[in-house]
Amino acid sequence: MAGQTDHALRGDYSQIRADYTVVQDYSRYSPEEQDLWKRLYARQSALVPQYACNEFIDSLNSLNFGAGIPHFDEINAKLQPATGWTLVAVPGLLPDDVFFTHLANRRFPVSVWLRSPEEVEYIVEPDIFHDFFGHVPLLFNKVFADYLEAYGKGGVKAKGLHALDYLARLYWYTVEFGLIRTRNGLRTYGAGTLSSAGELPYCVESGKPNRIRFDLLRVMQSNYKIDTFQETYFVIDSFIELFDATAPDFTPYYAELRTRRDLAANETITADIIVKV
Ligand code: HBI
Ligand code: FE
Repeated sequence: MAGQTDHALRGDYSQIRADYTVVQDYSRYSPEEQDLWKRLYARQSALVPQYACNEFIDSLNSLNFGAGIPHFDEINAKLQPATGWTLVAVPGLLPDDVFFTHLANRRFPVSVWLRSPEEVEYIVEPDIFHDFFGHVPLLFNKVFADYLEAYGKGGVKAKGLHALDYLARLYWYTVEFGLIRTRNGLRTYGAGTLSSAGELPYCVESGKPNRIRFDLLRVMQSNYKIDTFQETYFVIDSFIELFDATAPDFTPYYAELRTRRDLAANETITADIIVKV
């Protein structure tokens, strides 16, 4: 989940280390929270076969963490040999540069707290269900895992270039809300849609949002909303396409973007290649 919050952050930041990581104190999860996790997992995994990309489905099925809130170290025992990534426990949203530094070192920050039963439909900040169900399965996909590390490295550089907003948009429209074309039609790979009961079918089926062929500068030119379903989704044909598009140094892209007007989240322009559902 991305998108900054202006209200006080939910998590307990009193025990953070210098890199904002904390211990996942498993004893603090109540039986009610374990039940809520099972409900959230059952609800989302029932939707996944119809709307998620195959890479996500295959990984989710092999991990099978629906029986209860996962232990980070148990998943790390599988994740590290698979793609070299490690989940690190954090209290919630991190400052951009801290977040990027973790990604650049193949560490994925996962919040330790679970939403309340009243937040089953919608939550602003990333909780453990969003981070785990939405993000963790694709960390097992080699190309996507490479993309995320490269994204983190780009973010560390972007801070110096005052280009964090552009990169935040790229993260939002790919890692959080990206769509991918498959031979079975449009599917999603975005953690924000995969962890949402309402937006998962919506992003693939609804006639309301714009769906635009991925174009790197177009994505980084586009604003986004953090408190509604997306009004625009960007569509790739493969993770390789995403990795290759973002491999070059971004410095000239930032210069070009500064000459362009920011686009509203619901805007389309004539150059857009519109993708039909
Ligand atoms: N922190 N824990 C956490 N998770 C995120 O997804 C996250 C973050 N901080 C910043 C952020 N995302 C976005 O601003 C990124 O685009 C940088
Ligand atoms: Fe997220």
